[in-house]
Amino acid sequence: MSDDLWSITKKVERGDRLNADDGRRLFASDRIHTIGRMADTVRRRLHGNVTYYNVNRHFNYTNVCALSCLFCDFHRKAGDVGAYEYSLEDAREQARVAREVGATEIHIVGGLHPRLPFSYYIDMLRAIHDEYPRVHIKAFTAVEIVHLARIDRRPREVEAVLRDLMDAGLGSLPGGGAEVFDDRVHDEAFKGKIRSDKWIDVHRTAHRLGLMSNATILYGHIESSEDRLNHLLQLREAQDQAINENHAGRFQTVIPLPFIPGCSALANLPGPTALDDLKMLSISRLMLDNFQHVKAFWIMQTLPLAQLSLQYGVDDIDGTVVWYDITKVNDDTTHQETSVTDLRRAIIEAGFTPVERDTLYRPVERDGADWRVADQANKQPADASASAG
Ligand code: V47
Repeated sequence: MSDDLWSITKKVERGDRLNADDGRRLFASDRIHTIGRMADTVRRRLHGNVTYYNVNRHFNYTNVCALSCLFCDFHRKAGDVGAYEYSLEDAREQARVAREVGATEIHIVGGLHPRLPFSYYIDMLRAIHDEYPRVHIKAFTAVEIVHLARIDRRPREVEAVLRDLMDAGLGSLPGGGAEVFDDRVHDEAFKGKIRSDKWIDVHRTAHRLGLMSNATILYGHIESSEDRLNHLLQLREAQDQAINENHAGRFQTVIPLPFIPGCSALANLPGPTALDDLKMLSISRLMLDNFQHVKAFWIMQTLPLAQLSLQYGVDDIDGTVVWYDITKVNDDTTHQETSVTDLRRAIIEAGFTPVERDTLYRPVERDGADWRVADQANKQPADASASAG
């Protein structure tokens, strides 16, 4: 296959959609900086000089999981050393801290716990919503949603589950659990998890109900370039459908996640290199022409590489995070925090303008822990209970 990227460059300049063969040529090419420049053209067309970040908190309510995915260093079986589950009071405490620091989003995901009842999830959302009503709750991957549909004695429809969660305070779905949309990779590395059709189906249902969602791809383990490309094409097709059917919800952001070997069962693999990360982020920007945003999750890419990726199609570097259990920098702590000052510094130094966003990408005006959505400045009173600081 020719490594000539000239015709693709022309297509990108004209704003034409790239086809599967273009995608194949991009993945086969080692001209990463040329690919990055193309991705930058698209990124600047969509967002100019702006780079988004947010003030958020993540929490993982349990690491107990019925599955044992080979790439995952997070899951434990009930009774194992280190297995945990949050009480409602723990969840409430998370909301209290989020309110104190003025986080606009709480991101919640966990393992597929075999014994927690459906009421646990509803009560958790309500507890957070009651404690901090203004915070946007982005929670539960498509994999967890299907689990919730199955845990009652009588299995329920995904739509009914989503409606109940929305009533209790769910604001949107995160992009996790997609891994790689390929049956061979599925059966080797995450057997037992829902397959791609089901994952897409949950997001389609969410979009129909007006929920926004994100999408991920976990790359750099046992998948091939062709698998990565097919994954991106399936996401693009699902987004086309949401747009054509005029759903109120759709995918906002794609988050390519580099595999972190850690102590997982695939720890013998090296994980992707920095150049592979930049290439993956750039190709995601180029192939997903109907996604508004490409996010580098600095926890996984690292902040220095996330900073560099702003020139490779990325327009969002996620948030302050603070505690993150799924991948760790070392075994002693799950404390992984960056400050707004450091996020802004990284963005400015890379030549971009930092804009704080909420989960729905509305600009946020902030005064310490006090914040408001900028375009609703006159409608939405600042949270009286949030202290400045
Ligand atoms: O679904 C698990 C991945 C995901 C590893 O929607 C791993 O805004 C790398 O989805 N190495 C959860 N990745 C994280 C996620 C996410 C993160 C940030 C923002 C958003 C969003 C979503 O983490 C899991 C899985 O694909 N993961 N183990 C690992 N060893």
